Amino acid sequence: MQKPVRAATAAILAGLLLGLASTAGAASIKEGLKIAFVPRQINNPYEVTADNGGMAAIKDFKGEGKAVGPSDAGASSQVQYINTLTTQHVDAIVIAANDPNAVVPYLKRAMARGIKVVTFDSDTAPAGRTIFVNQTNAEAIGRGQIQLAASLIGNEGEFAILSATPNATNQNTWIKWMKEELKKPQYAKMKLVKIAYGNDDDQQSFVETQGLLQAYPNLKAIIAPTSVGIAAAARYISSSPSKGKVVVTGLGTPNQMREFVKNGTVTAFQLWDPGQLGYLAAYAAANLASGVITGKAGETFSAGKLGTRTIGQDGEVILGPPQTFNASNIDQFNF
Ligand code: RAM
Repeated sequence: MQKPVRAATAAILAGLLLGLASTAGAASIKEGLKIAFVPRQINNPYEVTADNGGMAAIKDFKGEGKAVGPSDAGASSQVQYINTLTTQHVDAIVIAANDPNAVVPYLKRAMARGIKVVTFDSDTAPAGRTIFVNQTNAEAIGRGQIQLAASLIGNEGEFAILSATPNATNQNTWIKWMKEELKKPQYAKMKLVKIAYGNDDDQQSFVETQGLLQAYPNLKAIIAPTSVGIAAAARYISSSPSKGKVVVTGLGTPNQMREFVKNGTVTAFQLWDPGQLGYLAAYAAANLASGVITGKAGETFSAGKLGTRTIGQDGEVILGPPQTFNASNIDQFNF
């Protein structure tokens, strides 16, 4: 009598284990997911690093990844790519939006067809996506930019902001917080004289820098919270009489800024690791497309080498604090 009972117990145990295994299976990323990245601009070095980070993650979990997108950061230039991906019925779209609203109807259409949408780097209005993978809390970035610039000009003097496009969600949110920070009494002698837009175009950012220097002869600093803008501003200033007189700071990639730090044009600037940003966004998209998470605040998911991450309010997932780069540490970074 013993044996059959044991066999039955074993069968039950095996069944239980199988059950457990299938539950575990449901809580992990499916293989073969098709995930498409849509950067703001396909050739922007920052975006290339971010997309490559995404592709590395997709390789980790055995999906199929690709990056497609426009060469300019125009408000609606991403629409055609979203529509093509919708027709192709990818599992997830991971997009850094050029405009908070212009892409929303198209992303909604994609979602209505079962495609999961994650924004990263630059968000849409909440209706356009389920999760936003944010580099750092936007308030901290904005306030941090003013704090850094102020420390470089002794809290005194005129400064300008050289931004990306006038409708970029990320830059506009950071600028809003920069203005908030500026209200503090310690910045009473700092004056924001102009917000210029280089449209994340190298040449236009270069020309805008020239224009700022001509229009504001007392300018003490340019804050460019865009990797395209800061590199163009630094290039212009490095070969102008303003070198050493006008501070250039903002957000840039160490690889694009290294020569300007070494030649004394730039003292310090900030960024996060765009590769990790893309990597985290890919994991968020894959977990969403696999049904592991739905995008609700408090849900957690495993993001490979970045460990377990938690979804915050409004579907926001944060990568981590930014890094300040200067002559003493810039050679430790390669992106
Ligand atoms: C540019 C883009 C991008 C931004 C970085 C800092 O590459 O505007 O969206 O996050 O700068």
